[in-house]
Amino acid sequence: MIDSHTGGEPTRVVFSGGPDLGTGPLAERREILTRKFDQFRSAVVCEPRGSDALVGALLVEPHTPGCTAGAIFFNNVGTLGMCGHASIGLAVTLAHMGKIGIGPFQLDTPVGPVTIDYLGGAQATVANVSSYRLAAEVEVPLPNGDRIRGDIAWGGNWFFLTHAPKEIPLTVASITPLTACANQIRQALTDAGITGERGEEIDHIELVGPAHDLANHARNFVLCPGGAYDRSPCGTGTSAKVACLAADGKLKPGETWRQESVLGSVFECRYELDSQGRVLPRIRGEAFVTAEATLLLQASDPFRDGVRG
Ligand code: PYC
Repeated sequence: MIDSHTGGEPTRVVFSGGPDLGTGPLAERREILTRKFDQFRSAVVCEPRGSDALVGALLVEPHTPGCTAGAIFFNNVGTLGMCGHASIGLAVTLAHMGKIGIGPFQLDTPVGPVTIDYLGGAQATVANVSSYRLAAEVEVPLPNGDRIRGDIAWGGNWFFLTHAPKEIPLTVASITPLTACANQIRQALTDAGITGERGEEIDHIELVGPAHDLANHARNFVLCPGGAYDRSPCGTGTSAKVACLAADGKLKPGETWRQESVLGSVFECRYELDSQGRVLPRIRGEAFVTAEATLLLQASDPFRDGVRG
């Protein structure tokens, strides 16, 4: 395996020793990984070999013609449809392994093929799946009687995007209250039966506030499904944000949106429109390889399958 981080958010690429998921479409293989090999997932990304923030990318043969590779992403609680930061980490990792050179390639994922352009060094862009806002200004009742409003958008995962509370600064020192706030919103969405387009759980919460660096447009805090926050600006979250800006007429095709994470790392995003008028985001970020190692799963190890929640 090879570890990297993208804007502070870690990725672990597993390129050998993974379970046999067959040769079907990636969505089907994701389902097999979820149903039959959950111990593999937890062994790779959960403690003691990983951490709550770590996203795994199992490198597999692609199914869609024209793709160079396939990847199934997973985290501390399950599998993911798509992951922007991990796609950038994967590109830099594949370049580090000598498997790709500078230029574009197609990556097959459970939510469809995405084009990644490796730009050399630490830089890559990901042309994400088409993204859209499902609903604007949705009112959500909170347990304390307050009501908040936010947008529901798809960027490869489902997001609820709302303003960060004014009383909680978007800084590392505020991770605990930001996490509590986002968890409360996620629970309130579930309690109110508010879902994605086909009843999917809205499992990513994005709190948005002003950028700290004037060169950027906004700063975010993104709560991921397993309770960890995204150290990067979140590729799918930035796509969801850009889909909302486009829907509001606040960002035009080709214009650049610079999204800061709560750590201050930055993704740049531009979009084009697809034939249905949905946005096709292109996210640029940088990743750095941090380790090359072999994971050891010993039969006698009581935590061979990781610490499972
Ligand atoms: O970059 O899309 C992303 C992502 C999703 C969860 C963690 N990072």
